Amino acid sequence: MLTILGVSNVSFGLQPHARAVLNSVFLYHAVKAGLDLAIVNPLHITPYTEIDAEQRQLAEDLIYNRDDALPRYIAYFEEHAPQKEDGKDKVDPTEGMNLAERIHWQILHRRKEGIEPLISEIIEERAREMGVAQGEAAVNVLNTVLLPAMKDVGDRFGAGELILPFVLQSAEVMKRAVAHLEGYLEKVEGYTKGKIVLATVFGDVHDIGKNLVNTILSNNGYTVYDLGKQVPLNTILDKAIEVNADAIGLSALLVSTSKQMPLCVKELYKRGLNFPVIVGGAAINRSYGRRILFVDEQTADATPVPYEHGVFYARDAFEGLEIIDRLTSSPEQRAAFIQRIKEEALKERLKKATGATGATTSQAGEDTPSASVQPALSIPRPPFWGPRVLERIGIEDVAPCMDLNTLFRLHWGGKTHGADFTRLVEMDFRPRLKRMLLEARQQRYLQPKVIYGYFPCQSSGNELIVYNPLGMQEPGGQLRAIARFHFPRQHERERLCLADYFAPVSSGEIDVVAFQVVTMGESVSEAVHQLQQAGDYAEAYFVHGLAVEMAEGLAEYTNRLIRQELGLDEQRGRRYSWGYPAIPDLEDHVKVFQLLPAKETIGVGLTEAFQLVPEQSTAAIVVHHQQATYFAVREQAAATV
Ligand code: B1M
Repeated sequence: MLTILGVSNVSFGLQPHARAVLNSVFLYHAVKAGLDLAIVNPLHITPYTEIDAEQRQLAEDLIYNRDDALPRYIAYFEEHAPQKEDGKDKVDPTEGMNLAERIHWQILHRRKEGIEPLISEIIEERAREMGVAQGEAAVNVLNTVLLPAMKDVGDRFGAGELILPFVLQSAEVMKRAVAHLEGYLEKVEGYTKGKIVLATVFGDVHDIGKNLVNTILSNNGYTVYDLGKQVPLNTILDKAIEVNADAIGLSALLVSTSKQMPLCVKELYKRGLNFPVIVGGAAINRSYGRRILFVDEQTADATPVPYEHGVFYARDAFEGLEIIDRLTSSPEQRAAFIQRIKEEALKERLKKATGATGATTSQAGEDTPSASVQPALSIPRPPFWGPRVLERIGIEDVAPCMDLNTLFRLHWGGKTHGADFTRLVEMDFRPRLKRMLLEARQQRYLQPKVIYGYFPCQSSGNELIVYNPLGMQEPGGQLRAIARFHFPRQHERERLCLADYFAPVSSGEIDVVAFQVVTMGESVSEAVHQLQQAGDYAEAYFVHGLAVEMAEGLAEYTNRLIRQELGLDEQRGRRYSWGYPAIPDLEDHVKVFQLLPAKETIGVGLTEAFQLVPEQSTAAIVVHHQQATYFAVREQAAATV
């Protein structure tokens, strides 16, 4: 048999100068391996021996699929881009630039190597030119070179030109530059642009959002006092007073924990303190930020009492930066900014007050089942009753259950489109994922564990009554209620309620419900923390994102197992988590934990705000009814005061 090869397909998607090398090396090895005929433009082929040894090695690593070959290959050729004029020679892209421009270029292009000598050089140069001490020159470099470079990075991120992991890599260069620069700053006061006390609120264990904010602020010249997660209110206020902060930044992930934010504002007001508050997190929005600026009861007839020093909502870390920039600008600008937020908040409050007719109150006593829900087609029999623990779950079994689109786009910040996205995924994200899964297995920082179980149950109105599984195990066993879940019912549309999907007491039938609690374990939080501390911001972000999506993957894995054990097809066996629109109230986690001893078995506990610890954990109820669908029980969209 003869072989024919279209050589250049191997390098599709790479830069032209990188393609030329890869094609040439590939052709050389293909011929050695017995290739008979090649489709290739000979003008584009360089004889193997004439290729630079380093480039040859990189190409061979890629062809033979050695460790991280693709990112290394791309990085090398990005750095060694050909000069535009002749397209042949590889030149230093910063050639011809002055020192400030070179530093700016390195930060923007995420190049750490050699940043320190550049910083030393420019400080010495400025000290000479300005006739000042090196400490003063360093402050000048910080303000006129480093910070504008980071601002450029932020602006490009805002304009969609850069993805978040790139911003974090720029922050890593910045961190190195600033660390070096700090050596010159002895006793020079005032090189911080401002001080912010940052914390994830009490009861909340999530900190990726806060960490990103810390990274962006501290690498844009601010001193950040990061108090960590689950931080009590008093600790935050004490720190703000101690350091005389320019602002307090609060982060929370859930509606339940966001309620700490208005408590903080009210406490500041009560104590007559004057720190502006910046709030952010997934479950809140701009309108929430405006609402909690008021410290009165906010009833229809109450006179609005604003917290005079301002509450600001930040959609993301860059908006947080913008806000703190304004708060630390001139006193006039700051006052005008605070005034504006108060006016906006008042306008919104008055609009709401006039718009609110009070007509949407629910009719009480509505607990009759929805007419649209039919009895279940069948009641499946579970393979066992009560809880069961799964500890030896392979990462390779969970990984295929991840939603890669969510991983790449949401958790790894791949916000590009079309060919750009494809290139990013194929050249960076997929090889990265492969490497990270391997490392996670070797270093054991992802430790999937599950507790799930089947329980006899019946419904009564809006309630699901869960019985002791022992009653099913012993012939003639007594059914004793051990938990009652009260599910909310829609006031409109089909008036759906989760309880309707289970056999009612009046039917005389005993139904089955499954619960699951899954976790990726504690170690990953520690791994992320260490990376973050070491200034490996991008890697911390990638590891956190992977762990988060693996937690979702593990929930899906368990859900599939339950489906399989109950003999359900894909249309049945829907999974609902508390905190989502059909069952918004997180308090029921306590009942789930009574049924499934998650703390004792897989090490998952609950915070005071009913969050799950470790962070990468989820809890759910699985419903076998064929009509079970996702629906929303109308509540206020964001947290209420
Ligand atoms: Co879940 N989750 N989750 N979750 N999760 C949300 C938050 C939710 C909104 C989803 C939804 O309803 N559509 C919902 C909360 C709703 C509510 O409160 N009622 C929800 C729920 C209910 C839950 C569980 C309770 C479900 C359950 O098991 N019963 C459960 C709780 C877990 C626990 O307690 N440990 C749970 C679990 C999980 C996973 C483990 C699977 C995973 C991990 C979460 C994590 O570790 N981060 C997860 C995820 C990934 C999400 C979503 C999809 C994404 C959250 C995220 O990581 N965002 C989220 C829905 C969504 O947001 N689309 C959702 C990325 C992160 C960088 O953003 O933290 O918002 P964020 O920070 C941003 C900004 O907000 C801002 O800047 C940051 C960086 O740009 N910012 C600040 C934040 N703080 C700031 C402070 C500042 C300035 C800016 O001060 C200066």
